[in-house]
Amino acid sequence: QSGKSWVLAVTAQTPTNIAVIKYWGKRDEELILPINDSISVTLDPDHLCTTTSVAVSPAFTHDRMWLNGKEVSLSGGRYQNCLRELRSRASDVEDEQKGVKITKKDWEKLHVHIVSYNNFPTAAGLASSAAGLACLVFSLAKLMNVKDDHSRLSAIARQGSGSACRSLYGGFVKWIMGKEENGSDSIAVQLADEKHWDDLVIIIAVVSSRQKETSSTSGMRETVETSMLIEHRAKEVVPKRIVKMEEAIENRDFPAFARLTCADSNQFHAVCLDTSPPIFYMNDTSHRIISCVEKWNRFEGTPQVAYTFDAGPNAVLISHNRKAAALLLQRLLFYFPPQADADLNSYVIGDKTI
Ligand code: 2P0
Repeated sequence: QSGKSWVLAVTAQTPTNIAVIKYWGKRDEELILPINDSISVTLDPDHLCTTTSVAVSPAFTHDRMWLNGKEVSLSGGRYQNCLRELRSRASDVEDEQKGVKITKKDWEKLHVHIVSYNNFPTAAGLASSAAGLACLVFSLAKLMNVKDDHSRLSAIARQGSGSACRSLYGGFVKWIMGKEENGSDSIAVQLADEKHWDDLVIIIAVVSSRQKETSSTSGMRETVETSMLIEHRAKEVVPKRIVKMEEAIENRDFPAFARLTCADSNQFHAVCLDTSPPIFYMNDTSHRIISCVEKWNRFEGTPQVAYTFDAGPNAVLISHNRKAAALLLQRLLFYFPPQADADLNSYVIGDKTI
C-alpha cells in the first residue's frame, strides 16, 4: 500500500436521547462520572439524529473534524480521551478490494477525518452532544474494528459527553453511575428495546432554537458547588425514583411513568434555581406548556401526557398513545399558534425572541 492513496470510510447515524430521570452533577469532571444514575428514552432514528462519516487515509496529516459544515478543533480533552481510548482498542482492518491492510499498530500513526451533521439545533437543549459523541465513538469504533460491546463503547462515549453513553442503545436506557474510581463500571445498559413500548408518541415543541446561555457542563459544576438541594436529590430522591421508573417502564404503566418524568424534570429545574447564581433554562412559554399539560392531566383524572425539559426551554412531550398525541397537538395549536418555520419534526411555538 505504500505510495498508494486510499481512503476507508464509515458512516453511522445515531439518535439523541431524552432523560426521564435526569443526570445533573459530576463526581469526576475528567472521566465524566455522575453523582446519580439516570434513565432515558432514545428517539426514533428518523428524527433528531446525528449523521457522522469518519475516514482514514495515509494522506491525512492530522486528525480533523467538521461539525455542520464548519471545522472544529479536536484539541479538547474530551475528544482526545475518546480518540485515545478507541486507538488503544483498534484491531487489524483489511479491505481486499482496495488492497488495504491496516494493523493494530498502524492506528497509532494514521489520522482520521470526521464529518458530522445534526438535523436539529445544536446546543439548544436538545441533547445534540449526546447524539454527536455517541455517533462519533460508534463510527470510529466500526472504522477501527474495535471489538468491544455497546456497554464498553458507552464508557468511551461517556468521556466525550455524559449523556452520550445512553445513545448507544435504542429504547429505554439506564446509565449506571458506577462505584469505581476509574469509571470502568459507569456504563449504559438497555432496560427495554424500542419495541417494548412503541405506542408512546414523543412531540418536541421547539420554544427557542437559540443556543443556551449556560452550558450543561458549567451549569452542573456550579450546581454541585453551590446548591444545598443537589445532595438530597442525588442521594435520597433519585435512587428511589430509578427503581420506580424501571418498574413503570417494565409494566408500561403510563400514569406512574408520567408522574415520575414530570416530577424529575421539575426537580432538575429546581436545583438549577437553587444554584448560585441561579440558572434559568425554562422561559415563560415553557411554564405555560407545563400548566397546560398539568390542567389537562388533572381534568382527565389520569395522566395523558408527560413533559420534560432539559438544559433549555424546549418541551419534550410524551403522550400515552396516538390519540393522546393528536389531542395534544390540537391543544398546542390552539394555545400556541405555529410560526412559519414549523416542520414535521419540530413544532415551533412561542416567541423566538424570548
Ligand atoms: C440528561 N442533561 O440527563 C441531563 C438533563 C441536561 C439535563 O445530560 O458535561 O451534555 O457533556 O457530561 O451530557 C446534558 O449534559 O453534559 C445532560 P456533559 P451533557 O440528559
